[in-house]
Amino acid sequence: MALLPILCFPDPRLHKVAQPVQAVDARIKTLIADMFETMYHAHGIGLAATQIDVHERLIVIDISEERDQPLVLINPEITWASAEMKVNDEGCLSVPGIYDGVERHEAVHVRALDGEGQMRVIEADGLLAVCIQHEMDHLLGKVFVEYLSPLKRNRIKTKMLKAQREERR
Ligand code: K1U
Ligand code: ZN
Repeated sequence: MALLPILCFPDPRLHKVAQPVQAVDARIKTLIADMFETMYHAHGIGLAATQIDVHERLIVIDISEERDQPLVLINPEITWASAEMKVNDEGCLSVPGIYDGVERHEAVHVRALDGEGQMRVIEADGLLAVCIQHEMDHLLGKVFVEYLSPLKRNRIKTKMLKAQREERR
């Protein structure tokens, strides 16, 4: 397994639109294992392939406290979303240290292939629903800060660029 570098906002590669996974083959299975290792190492609850500069529709998630309930979503599609919306605080491994409120559907149903290429339907609410919507946005090239005001977004961009400059020193 391998730890993969995570792209940081405002890297333009975070805005690429991911393409469908063509086959759940050995390459994708290795990528899934590497993404879980990377996500657990970073203490995240989700990771989209976009964040590791792979532009294919693949997401890994584990919202469990014990970190023992891995979930793989390949080519996910939302088939139903609740009319009820809720604002939740979100974070992002690509925008380290920033948390802010984003309005999302309270519940969603998602159809996706699992890590073995089997079709699954997931009925999600609470943190899982939030995480799925956040990760599916990544596959469309959207980062959660894009829901914030231009003022907040620009402040975050400036802060991230400064931190990245200091890291390179
Ligand atoms: O996409 C990512 O960068 C992962 C992101 C997922 C996410 C967290 C919270 C709300 C929506 C989506 C993270 O894992 S950020 C890590 C984090 O700080 C966190 C961990 C557990 C609960 C909440 C935040
Ligand atoms: Zn994110």
